[in-house]
Parts: sequence; structure tokens; C-alpha cells
Amino acid sequence: MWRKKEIVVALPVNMKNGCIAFFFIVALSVCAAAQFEGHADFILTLKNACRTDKTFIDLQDQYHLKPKFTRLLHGCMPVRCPPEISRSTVRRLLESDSRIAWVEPDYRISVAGMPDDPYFPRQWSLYNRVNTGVDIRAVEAWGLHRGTKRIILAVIDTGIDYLHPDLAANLWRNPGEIPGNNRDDDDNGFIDDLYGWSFAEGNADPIDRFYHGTHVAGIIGAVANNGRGIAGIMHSVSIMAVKGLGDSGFGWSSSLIAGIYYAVDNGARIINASWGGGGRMEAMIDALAYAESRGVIFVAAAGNYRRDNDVSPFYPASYEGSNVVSVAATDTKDSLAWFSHWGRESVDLFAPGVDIFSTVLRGDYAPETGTSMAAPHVAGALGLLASFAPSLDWREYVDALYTTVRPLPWLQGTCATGGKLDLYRCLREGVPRVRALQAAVMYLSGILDKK
Ligand SMILES: [Ca+2]
Ligand SMILES: [Ca+2]
Ligand SMILES: [Ca+2]
Repeated sequence: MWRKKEIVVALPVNMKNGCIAFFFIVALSVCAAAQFEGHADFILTLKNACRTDKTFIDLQDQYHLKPKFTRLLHGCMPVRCPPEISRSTVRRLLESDSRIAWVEPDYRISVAGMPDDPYFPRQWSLYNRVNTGVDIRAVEAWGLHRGTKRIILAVIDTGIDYLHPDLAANLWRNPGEIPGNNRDDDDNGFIDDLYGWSFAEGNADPIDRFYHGTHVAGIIGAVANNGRGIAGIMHSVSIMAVKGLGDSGFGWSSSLIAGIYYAVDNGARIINASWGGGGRMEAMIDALAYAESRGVIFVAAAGNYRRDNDVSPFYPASYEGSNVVSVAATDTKDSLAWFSHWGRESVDLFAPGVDIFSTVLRGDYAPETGTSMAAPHVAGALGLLASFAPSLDWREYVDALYTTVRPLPWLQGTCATGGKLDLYRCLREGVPRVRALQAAVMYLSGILDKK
């Protein structure tokens, strides 16, 4: 868009002669001065034979349109409709006009998917302007897809502060449950379970009073582009709050196992487990096998005591099920984080886990460090992938995740894939046949639109 003001300011540098400058101002402003700022209701594209000044004027008169620019931009004519007629009516009229090839909306466009959340510059693991390559290329991935509420992702943790203003809109709400009426309206065995359930306390309130689950939830799905705080990997998602750990960050296997069954039975596609410890348990193996049988992926933190999980397993990350994804942490230099576990066979991939800025209690934000922060990067990535390509099998999501990692040659032998999450590659290259299908659908819908 050209503006008179910009031309006037620029001219003294380029023009020696005031008369010539004046001529150019007039000429350019006649070319395409703006009649109004901001969005148009529709962008009309005129057919080749009708790209004339006469058609430009005739269309305005006939439909009472206000063009954004004073002249046709080749065949393009952004317009505002008369306020007294509904836009859908005007659209129908314009679409049936034989001089117009296309009637399209004026889309809101932003700079390469960069969110407006004020702390986004601190989210180095999503987008790193200085050390490119250490991030997971989230901004590029958001150019492809940003998530949907259809995907339910369970955070089994210390609960979630579901009142946090940067999380509330992306929390799951049980659609069949009426809260506070002391009845199990959806007959799932849990009374008044709106956001999830607290298996740590045995009640319907999975509120976080520690910080940990709230921090994990923000990495996965803090509300993006709301001018507040941070952006989650999924801009839109339904996060289920399952409280299996108590208010000091500890809990019991029994609560966590119950949490897995609850998440699976209530529609979660992915579970994040940023915790571990204790011994190998058949009851947990059963719960994870049940998750697998229902197509649920279980993402677990590899551990924070600087050990080799191949030698001394860390559960649940070390369970063998192929739906169990074990995540170790890298730091801001793409090295193995100083505390992180590793395992040539038993750890699957790396994700950033040092100084990760996310949501905490009382509407606040803070940096935290641990494989607890690495796991939700991967859970969020799988959620975004499942949202982007909803018809695939869980195995295909896990395959896509593993085959698109960014190799870290200096970390070879420390995990099965030898690489770190690359969110952009995961979406772009992870599901080629879905991409082919989507391209075909877009092509066909374009043809149908024309008719
Ligand atoms: Ca219920
Ligand atoms: Ca109820
Ligand atoms: Ca935000």
C-alpha cells in the first residue's frame, strides 16, 4: 500500500527539482491512494477483459462499494460494502457478476506466525533469534498449523491453575458434565469432573498449588496472540488437568495409574508425564498397555539425576511400550543438559529443558529447568501433529516425530534417534501423504469455488 506521507518524506532525497517532486506526488497518489485504512470486506479480482477504469467505476456505482484504492491494482479491487446490506448478500451478488472472477475475504496477516505475547522473546526453545538451531522451529511450524481444541492432551501432574489467564481458554472442559450439582452427569464414574480430576486428593478439583503442572501446561498450550505472557506450542488445544501428584510435588503410583486410566477413558490422545521414580510395576505396565490399545501416546521425562537409563531404568520413561516416548533435555547450546538422563536405547529423543519460561501460579510466569520441561515440548509437538493430520494412527505420529529430529552429532549414542525435536520438519515432512491429500482438497475446493 502506498501512502502520500511516505512519498513526500522520501522525495527530497531523490529529487533535485521541486517541480518534478510535485509531479511525482500527484502521479503516484493518482495511481493508488488509499481511500480507507485497514481491512476490506472483499477483494475482487476482475476478469482479464474487464480490467478497465470503466468497470472499476461501474462496479462501485452498481453495488455502492467503496474501493480501498483510487484505482484498480491490475485486476485487483479491495472494497468495503455498504453498511445497510448484509455482507453475505453483497457477496452473492458480486459472485454472480460476470465481470468478477473471484470474491475473496481480506485475511489478517502477521509476520511469519510470530506471536504478540510479550514474553515470547524469552521463549528461546521455541524461537531463538541469536543461536538459530537450538530452538525447535516453532514459528516456522506455526506457518503450517497452530492447533485446535479438538485435540485433548492430558497433563498428569500436580494439577493445573485453571484460572491462569494465559491457560484458561485452552483447558479441557468435560462436555457432558454439569459442575457443582453433585451428580455424575456424563456417567463416567466421577462426580462434577469439569476440568479433570484430582486423584491425589480424591475430588473434582485438580487445582495446582505447587507450580509444576501449571508450568508444563503452559509449554504445551498457553494461549497465544492474546497480548499476554507466553505462547504455547499449541496455540489452541484442550488440556485435561489430571492431578496425580500433591501440593509438594510428590505423590503415589496408585494416583498416577488411576490418572492414566481417567485420561484414556475421557478422550485424551496424548498424556504428558513429567515425573518418575519408584520401581518397575506390572500395574503401570498394564495401564500403559491400555493406553496403547486406545491409541494414546504417553510422553515421559527421562529423569534429572544424570544417569544412563539403559543401565539404571527410570520409570515410567523406561517402560518398553512403543507408545511410551522418553525425552531427555538439551540446554541453550544444544548440549546434553547437565542434569539430564540419557540412554542409547531407552531414551527416544531430546528437547529443550533449561531455563524454559512458562506459566506458574497467581497468573505469573517463571523459568524452570528439567526434563520435566523437555517432555511437554514433545507432547505439544505430537498434539500439534495430531491436530494437523487428524486421521493418522498413533504409530504414524510417533514415526513422524522420530524420523524428523534434527541430528545432534555430538550426542550420538545418547538416545535412540540421535537428535532433537524439530517441530517444523515434523509437520512438514512427517506426514507426506496427508500433505498430498490436503493439497488435493485445496485444489478441488478452489475449482468448486470458481464454479
Ligand atoms: Ca462425570
Ligand atoms: Ca455434575
Ligand atoms: Ca499468551
